[in-house]
Amino acid sequence: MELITVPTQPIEGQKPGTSGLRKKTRVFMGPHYLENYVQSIFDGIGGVVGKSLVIGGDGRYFNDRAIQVILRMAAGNGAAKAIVGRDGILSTPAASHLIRSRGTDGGLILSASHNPGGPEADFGLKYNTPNGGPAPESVTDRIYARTQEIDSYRILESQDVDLSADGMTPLGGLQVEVVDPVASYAELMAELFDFEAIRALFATGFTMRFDAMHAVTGPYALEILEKRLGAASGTVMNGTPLPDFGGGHPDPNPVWAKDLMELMMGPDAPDFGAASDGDGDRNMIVGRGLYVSPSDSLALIAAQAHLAPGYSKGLAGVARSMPTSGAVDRVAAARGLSCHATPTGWKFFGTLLDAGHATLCGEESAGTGSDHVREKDGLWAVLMWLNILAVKEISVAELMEAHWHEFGRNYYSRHDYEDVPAERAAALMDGLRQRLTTLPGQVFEGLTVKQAEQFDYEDPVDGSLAKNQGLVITFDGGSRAVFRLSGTGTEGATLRVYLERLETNSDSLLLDAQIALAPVIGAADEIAEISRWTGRSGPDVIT
Ligand code: VG1
Ligand code: CO
Repeated sequence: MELITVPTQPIEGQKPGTSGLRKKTRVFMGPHYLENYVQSIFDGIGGVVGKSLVIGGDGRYFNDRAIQVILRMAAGNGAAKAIVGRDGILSTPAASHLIRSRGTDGGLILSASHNPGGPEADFGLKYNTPNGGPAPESVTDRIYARTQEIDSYRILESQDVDLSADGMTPLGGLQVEVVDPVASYAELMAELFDFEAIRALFATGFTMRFDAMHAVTGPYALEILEKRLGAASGTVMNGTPLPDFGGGHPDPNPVWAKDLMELMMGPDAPDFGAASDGDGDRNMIVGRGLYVSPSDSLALIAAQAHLAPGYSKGLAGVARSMPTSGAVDRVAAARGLSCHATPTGWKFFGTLLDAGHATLCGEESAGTGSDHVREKDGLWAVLMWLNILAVKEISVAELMEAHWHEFGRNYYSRHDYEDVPAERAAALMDGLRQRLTTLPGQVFEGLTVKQAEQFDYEDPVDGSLAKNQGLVITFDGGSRAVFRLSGTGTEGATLRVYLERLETNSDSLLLDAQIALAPVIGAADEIAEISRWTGRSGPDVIT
């Protein structure tokens, strides 16, 4: 084995402000590209000499090859220990838990989350800090700066490490420890939730389908739902992780989890349906005949979490991303909990969770989680729902209806315009930003603009600033349209339009969301001139 230093050149690294790097798989596989980025991470965090790292990914195409490179580079850079999920597999929340429970100096997570996988699809890599969460901008800025000036990387020339069996293998001075990817995560879940009660629920004949979408949660769901909780065999669908996720988008929403949605809306629907994404941090919750929007799921959990043993003392506070609906705010207000609105992206919850300002966090994009790890956690949300249903002994639809009667309903939808030419998307946003001050008082589709502003955020814990995190138009009566550009796409720009309307009239709580939101949708289009700039007559994806 020989340690070599390879001369190289700067690369186009991650966009400043994003917590990891997502690119086409071919780009990552190009000469020195992955190596350059890994060296930039190591340099950006002050080197890895003597450090320990958790390493694992969602099993997508190139996951296995990339991990071998990372291990050789960790060895070449003097790291002491790498804890790796067997076969290179770790869901994002399980990686976060391992970083925390093993007290490592952070970890490297290989995933492009809900983006498709394969040689012609997407790949990603990010560094998580020792608290288990995505790196804050102070760290990612340093990593980015290194990608711009890097001129060499260090790597050990060696054979691949066998990652198929648990145990220790030395690689130069690096100890590689292969661990069961599921075991310690499953233990954590058993501590937080009443597994006895959930087992009893399944024993009464309660039926469920969990769609793992051929992604990382398959083995986790099989172990926890079918093995430990006694759900019928076959509860987990698409449970074998595939390098291309079976050709689909592993994005748990009604569009991409279509088979599950059809089953849940049909005559043979089980009692409960759920799905998770490529790396296991997102969740979709569906009852028989009723899709629960992620914003509503967050609010429901905020209202009922005390029913789960890990949360029986109540919540310290709640936090949501700004575009997430205000449904959770209404629960927080009724229960006297503090409620924070952060920019999009889980990293902004980290300081609040670390400081004990929030126990529960969520995003409208199907991310829900708590202070048990520092990532959103798909299976955690599913188990929380199961725990609540086991205690309440009512259906998902009855539970949501009761919730809306108590707190009102925030009708909600997100409209995505994908692969819009970047200049046009930027022009739409810039044009709207410049017109913000002229909007209050104007009427669109019968809705009067009350307030129009750019969302800037100052972290209440560390004072860091995140500016320009979306444009928010609030209407009289509490309806709202939010506009922002995605930071995670790998092609063109994606415009996200978030639409919301509060309804407290008990006769109008069961409308179709798109119908209930029609005036807000029309007003948003008119205000931002969406059709004009995107050249589209409607969104590509509605969730
Ligand atoms: C999207 C979601 C955001 C989420 C992010 C990462 O970002 O909107 O809420 O935190 O993906 O999720 P954007 O910038 O494309 O809107 V995941 O499951 O990729 O870790
Ligand atoms: Co994800």
